[in-house]
Amino acid sequence: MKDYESDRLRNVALMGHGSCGKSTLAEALLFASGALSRMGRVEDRNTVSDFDEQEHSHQYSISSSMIPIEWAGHRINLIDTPGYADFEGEVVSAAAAADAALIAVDAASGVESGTEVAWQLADEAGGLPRMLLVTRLDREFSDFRRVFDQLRDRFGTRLVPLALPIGEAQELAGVVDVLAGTAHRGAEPCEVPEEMADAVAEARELLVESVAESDDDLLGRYLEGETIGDDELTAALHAGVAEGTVVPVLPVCATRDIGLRTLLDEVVRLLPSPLGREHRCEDGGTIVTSAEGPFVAHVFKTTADPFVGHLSFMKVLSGQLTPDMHPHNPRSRQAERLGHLYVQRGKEQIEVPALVAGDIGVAAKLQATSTGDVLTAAAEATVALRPIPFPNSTYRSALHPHSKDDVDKLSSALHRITEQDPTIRVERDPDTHETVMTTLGEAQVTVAVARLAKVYGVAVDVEAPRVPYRETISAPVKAEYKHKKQSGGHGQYGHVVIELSPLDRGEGFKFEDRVSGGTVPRQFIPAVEKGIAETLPAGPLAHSPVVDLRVTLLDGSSHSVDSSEMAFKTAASQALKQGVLGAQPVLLEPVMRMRIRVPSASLGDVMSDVSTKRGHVHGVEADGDITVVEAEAPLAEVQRYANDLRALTGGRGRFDLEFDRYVEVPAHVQQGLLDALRTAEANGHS
Ligand SMILES: Nc1nc2c(ncn2[C@@H]2O[C@H](COP(=O)(O)OP(=O)(O)OP(=O)(O)O)[C@@H](O)[C@H]2O)c(=O)[nH]1
Ligand SMILES: [Mg+2]
Repeated sequence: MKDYESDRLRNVALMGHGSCGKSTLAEALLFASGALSRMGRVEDRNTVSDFDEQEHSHQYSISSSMIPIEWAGHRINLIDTPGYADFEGEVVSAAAAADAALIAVDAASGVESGTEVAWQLADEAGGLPRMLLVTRLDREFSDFRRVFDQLRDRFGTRLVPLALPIGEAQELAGVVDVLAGTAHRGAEPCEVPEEMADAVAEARELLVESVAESDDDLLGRYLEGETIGDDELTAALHAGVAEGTVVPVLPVCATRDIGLRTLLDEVVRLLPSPLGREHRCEDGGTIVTSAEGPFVAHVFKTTADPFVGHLSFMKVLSGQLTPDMHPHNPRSRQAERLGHLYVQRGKEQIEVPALVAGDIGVAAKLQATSTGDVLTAAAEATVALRPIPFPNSTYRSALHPHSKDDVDKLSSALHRITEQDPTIRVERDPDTHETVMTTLGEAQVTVAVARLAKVYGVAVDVEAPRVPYRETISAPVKAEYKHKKQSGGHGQYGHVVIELSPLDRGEGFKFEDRVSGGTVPRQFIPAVEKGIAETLPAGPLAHSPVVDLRVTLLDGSSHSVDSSEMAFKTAASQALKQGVLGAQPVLLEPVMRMRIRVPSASLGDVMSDVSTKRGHVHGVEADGDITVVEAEAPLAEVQRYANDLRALTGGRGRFDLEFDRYVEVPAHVQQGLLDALRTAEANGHS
């Protein structure tokens, strides 16, 4: 691989709906550039981009892949991203590293939810300059014109056709470059078909008009009927793309080698180099990409390579990185040793002598650096970039290890997995004692669990997590228990009278001693409190923690020889259990606050679904085509809401979920839960 100056780099995220042909296109572009002697196919599990075993078995991309393409004296660092919604974190981190986006749209399906998400993510990543690619044009029902109109409808009039396909579906034969007025069949130049003359002229008119609109001076001259020269038009197009006021649209077909060279030429010609790009810092300042600046790099992704180990993917934001440097990590406050620097291509590392400003490369085995970190030249440099806006995961699954051996290996394997995917969270639920993995959706858990087994040798079952119910009482009650064993040997004697009274939600457990006359001797009172405190975590109703009650020790009795701390603890524990069961006990369940953003067309379905989930809608507010629903619902009903919302909104809805409070489970629901628990107990499960 040759060395490239910063102005000869293009960092481009390739994004779009699942299966619209991104990874195949990345493969075809590599092939067209001469880097591959043979073009792989996703179906044959031999593409450069989809190299992972899980990608092979699922036949879709799971992680983003670096695809460096050398073209016309430039290196395009293409980042192929997955389209499946569960892997959106990979798209977000790719967009954070990219200076531009290519958004692919299937020529037959047109705009899909993944297209809209990609557009939005490109906006959120600082308004990336972008081009739209209409892909898979050889397939039945492909219709470039229809998709172009639909895209313009959806994303605005700044969309311009840079090329048109010659023929479509089975007849697809090549592309016409609208500005140059030239045509290609595959790599070979050809005549513009006569019957396309009008369409090309019309597209050119639209192009010139839209480009002129992005520049006041040009617009004036255009409206006065002046002919705008090609050079001037290209310059205005370049500026318009960089500012986002113009979005070129290109037709491509990866499997038939159509439009690929035009695409590569336009990426080099129209998309910006990394130089001059501003990266926002947490303190509101910016880092501007330049070769002269002090060295700063941003680690946007971490993977574990089976041979090389921990790989940190970084973009050099300023200055240059060479393998002899010891870059400093301001977060971990450690200096890192590099050894070698690489440009990554799929699963392969290609060693390079340096990473210049704007380039994307990898370093292996960094000790104290993780995704999101910054590396700087000097220890005193304190740079904090705005965090990568990873999506918030809400889909909860409990992982149950098969054997003792699996239990032992689980936590370090999970650490490896979460290190590589910041959208996966793992917690041990302190109430249910389960290991709970939270992801963006079901596919992400399936893949993570398959990796646990294949890569880390840990077998787990996946289940819906138990809800961390709690128990409390709803009426005051007195309870008494005498623990007495005085037949033979050392006797035991402890006797307490307690009163239980309900407290408000969130007040927890309070203990009060109101014994008078020493009926319970002073030295045993701490044992009484302890006996109760140790019983509270597994209540008598559903083995859930008992909360929000006051226990008052009123009275009791003792025996001069047989009384002991143990005996009083036992008596207190038994009195508590009996007391709780007699005090109209109820189950409490966590209620989640939800903020759901849906296309207004799905609002009715989403609202009625919330009510079938025992939820309440608190507010509905329209924000353009999107409506924001503020609601709440019990955790038991929304642990896996990500799947439901996806189905209700065709993948266009998004939501946040946050714990709000514990409330009483309605009586009929409680009865069902307790019945299920008793049945499980009878079958030998707890
Ligand atoms: N006919 C035809 N099929 C294509 C073309 N490009 C891709 N395909 C097929 O479309 C399917 C999906 O292609 P991928 O390249 O995996 O699509 P992707 O966008 O990377 O999919 P995700 O990674 O899941 O988002 C595969 O079966 C490809 O062989 C094309 O130009 N023409
Ligand atoms: Mg793919």
